[in-house]
Amino acid sequence: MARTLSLSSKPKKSASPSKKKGVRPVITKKVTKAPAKTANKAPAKKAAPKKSDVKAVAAKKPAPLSKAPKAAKVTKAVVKPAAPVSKVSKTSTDWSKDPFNAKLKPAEKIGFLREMLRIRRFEQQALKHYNNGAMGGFLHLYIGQESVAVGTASLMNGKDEIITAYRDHGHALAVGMGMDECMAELFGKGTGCSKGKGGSMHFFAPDKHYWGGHGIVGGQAPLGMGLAFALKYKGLKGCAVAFLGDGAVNQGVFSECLNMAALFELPVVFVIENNGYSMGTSLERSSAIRHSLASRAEGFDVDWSLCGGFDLYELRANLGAVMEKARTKFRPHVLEVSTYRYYGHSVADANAKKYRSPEEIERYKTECDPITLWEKQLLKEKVITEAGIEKINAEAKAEAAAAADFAIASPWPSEESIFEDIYHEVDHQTEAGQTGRHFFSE
Ligand SMILES: Cc1ncc(C[n+]2csc(CCOP(=O)(O)OP(=O)(O)O)c2C)c(N)n1
Ligand SMILES: [Mg+2]
Repeated sequence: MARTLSLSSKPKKSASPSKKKGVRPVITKKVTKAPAKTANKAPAKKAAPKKSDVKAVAAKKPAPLSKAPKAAKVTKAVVKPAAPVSKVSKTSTDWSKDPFNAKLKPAEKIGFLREMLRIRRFEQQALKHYNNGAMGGFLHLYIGQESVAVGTASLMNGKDEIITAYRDHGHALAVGMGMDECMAELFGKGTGCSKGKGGSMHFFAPDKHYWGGHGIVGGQAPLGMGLAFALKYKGLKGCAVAFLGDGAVNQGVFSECLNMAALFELPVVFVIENNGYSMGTSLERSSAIRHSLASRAEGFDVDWSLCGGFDLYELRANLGAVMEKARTKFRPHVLEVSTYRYYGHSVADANAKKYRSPEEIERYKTECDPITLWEKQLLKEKVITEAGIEKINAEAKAEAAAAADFAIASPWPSEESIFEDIYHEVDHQTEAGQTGRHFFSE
């Protein structure tokens, strides 16, 4: 079936772990590295896949692939000592002054708060109904990590594409999906974004450059790379951001992705949302190299860096820079972002408080909550008042409650619809299927 989906330097091992028990270190490291060395820097004609490999999409010459980047200057990476969690929001760098943040307008800053609050209230509402038995399947909550999705969506330029795993509600709302279609999807209703057939793990909105929502751990990484390939092939000045968890990096396919992304010089950014746990397994128990997961990229000549994900300014500054590098220099990048989830792996995770202490969860909530940190920041900047925050909060709550009402009132999908929207149908009955070209719903 010929269908193409729409488609250095070593860190010091001495990075001292936090003294507080159960608190992961946060290391900040900026890398600007030269493009691939000669071996990897074969002219794009050679670096590109063989014609036979892309038979279906090779109708025209992959011109953009020949625009290989020229050598850039190398900056030695600096690994700063690990900061305890309590210092995450108080690093010496003032990220608000970073070029990606300095020109933000008050309305934009307030908009970020609104988006984070919408995500949180949406999920709290969903949790209530899940616990009442209104939904089937799993419900993986993103609560605690909202800044990552909101920060990323705020950096997208209209051509960038994003893709994530099953913890996908936050990214969906951040790119502009409506609460109604998302809530209805959770309820399995026909008005859901995936017509009630996908559920929590399969929110999609290609028109908003959002490619889901994937349940196979690590499975979205090669798909994200495919999005990056398509962008480059089509000569679009965008990048693909593929999110994955700290557990997903151990999937073999991620290593394959790093190699291929470097070889083809693809505009892809892999964002590791390191929340410290993959299901009930802590990072300490799943990774031999604990000071950073992103450093594995080094073995594939892919740039990497780390940043805290609790402070929106810090996230935007770090991610903004590597997204821009991917778009303009065709340099893939792995950015590891420190974050934390308050709830269990999914709502069905009965051991959520057994593999980590309640004190640990409490500490992250009180010291690192991205929404609280952002509210404090905006109050400090006098961009908003306490009353203003409460108004936005109340609106988000009301919107989430209305979305639940909408979902409850919505019809179930019809029985016949089970045969609709099947891959086979798309492949064989559309023009895209006939020609093997199916890029971004063009
Ligand atoms: C290939 C595969 N193996 C195992 C699983 C079961 N599984 C679902 S989520 C998960 C943990 C992934 O953790 P992480 O990548 O850190 O993401 P997080 O849940 O923290 O967002 C596992 C092992 C799966 N869905 N797919
Ligand atoms: Mg994880």
